[in-house]
Amino acid sequence: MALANRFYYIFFTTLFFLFNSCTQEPPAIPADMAKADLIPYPVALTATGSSFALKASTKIQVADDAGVKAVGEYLADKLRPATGLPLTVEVGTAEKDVIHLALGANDAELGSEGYLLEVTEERVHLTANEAAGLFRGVQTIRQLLPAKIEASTAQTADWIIPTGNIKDYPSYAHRGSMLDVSRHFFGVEDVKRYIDFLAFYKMNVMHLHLTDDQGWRIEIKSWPKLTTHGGSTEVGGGEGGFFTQEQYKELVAYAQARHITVIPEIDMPGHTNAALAAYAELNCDGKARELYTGTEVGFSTLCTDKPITYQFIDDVIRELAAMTPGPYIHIGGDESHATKKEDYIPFVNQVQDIVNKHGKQMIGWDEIATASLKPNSIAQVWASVDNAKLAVEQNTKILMSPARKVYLDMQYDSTTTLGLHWAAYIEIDSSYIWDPATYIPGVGKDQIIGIEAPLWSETVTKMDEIEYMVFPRLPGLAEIGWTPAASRNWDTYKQRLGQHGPRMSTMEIDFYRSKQIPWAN
Ligand code: IFG
Repeated sequence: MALANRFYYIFFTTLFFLFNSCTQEPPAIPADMAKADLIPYPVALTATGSSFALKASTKIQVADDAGVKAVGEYLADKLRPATGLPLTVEVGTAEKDVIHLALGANDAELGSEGYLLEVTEERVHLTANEAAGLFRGVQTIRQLLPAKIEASTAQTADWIIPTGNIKDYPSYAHRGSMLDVSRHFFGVEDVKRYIDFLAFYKMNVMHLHLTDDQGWRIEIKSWPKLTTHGGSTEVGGGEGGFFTQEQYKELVAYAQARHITVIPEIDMPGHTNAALAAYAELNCDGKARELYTGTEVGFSTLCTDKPITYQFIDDVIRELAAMTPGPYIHIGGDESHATKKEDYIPFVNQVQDIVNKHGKQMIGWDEIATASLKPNSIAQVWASVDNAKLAVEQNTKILMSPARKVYLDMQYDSTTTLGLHWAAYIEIDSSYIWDPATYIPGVGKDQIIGIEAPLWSETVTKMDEIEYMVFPRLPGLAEIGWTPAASRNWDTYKQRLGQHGPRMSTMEIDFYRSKQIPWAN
């Protein structure tokens, strides 16, 4: 072969291979979905051993539906910072190099929050019956990616999602937490961060304990001194604070965008010193109380035999219901030690009528079960098995919040510098190894709407203290609410939780590094 021809042969052959190697995809990185440290663990998962890679060309494709598009944008917001990838969101049904979100799963078993996730080397396909299901599935996608995905700045990592199939849906419809913003006030940004924690672990209820002896935290336009005076301090004498109605609506909208329901609590007839300090006429003796900055309970009561008390309650519930899209108003009812029992029962019955009149269902701590509960009311069980049985006897459903298992203000052990221990010391194993469906004899799964973990704030004053008490117990409680009991196992759970250490650290969560957990770092 002439020299020139040989040159051209070599030149074009090299060019061909160079071109090919540029355009050919690198081989997919092997990955095992079964080894993913998912919390809560899915109902069914089958790994197929390969991976889908996020690339500069990858798109998030959504159905032409507002709810689906919103989930697509949320996913993009979560994936763009750490990957630095465009991940544009567009309507479409491409088959390759896309994360595709769509409704129409048409699988009744999924309910409103379940989802189907199919990951192949070519695409990620997430479907559900409703947008809420897509939103829960997006949390799984986040957890299938490397922990660095939670960083707020660009990171170097193999942004791969292991291939396989997941079918998933929750055991309980109500899976939540409560934040006490009365003992110590926490502003809008703190509550939004708390809502983000709930969203990441597929929880769907944010219960706000808005009023108590130490502070009234929600603006009521017809009774302005509730906040201007009743919201002006807190435990320890700090400056307190409150949510204007605009701020409350902002929190409700933030929660709704994460398919989380806000349940506002106005605690009564006890735990009402802040209101009794704001308005003298609410007191039986007509004398306004002093503001209270201590941590005693059970000393205050609204005047149950004064008509103005029920006008007050009607005004408060009316204004609150008007800005609460969720089905419930929580009326507290706990520790009313200063209210005569013969007055407490008709009081609760009357408040239940007021709440129903304003189109909402009443929920209250388990003492309300001593009154005549309507079937659509809910008793939140925190201390009394007897009250739980009273509720069930009245065909009222139970929300499980047993203090000895789910109170996040309980110290981990005697060395914990924050929190209380009147109910129990609650280490990670103790908060995980229990089953709501068998916890109270005679109260079975079909009488339980779900579980909720309260964080009372007598001893908690700022976000990093909230994080220390809430984490790492919250993920386990989220799993108890979501994952079937038969799939819950302490030995495998604690391994998964250990792998969440890097995820919590990347989210800058100041969690308690329990010695019970093999932390990945
Ligand atoms: N019990 C009180 C809370 C709070 C808590 C602290 C309920 C329902 C003790 N009521 O729990 O206000 O003080 O652990």
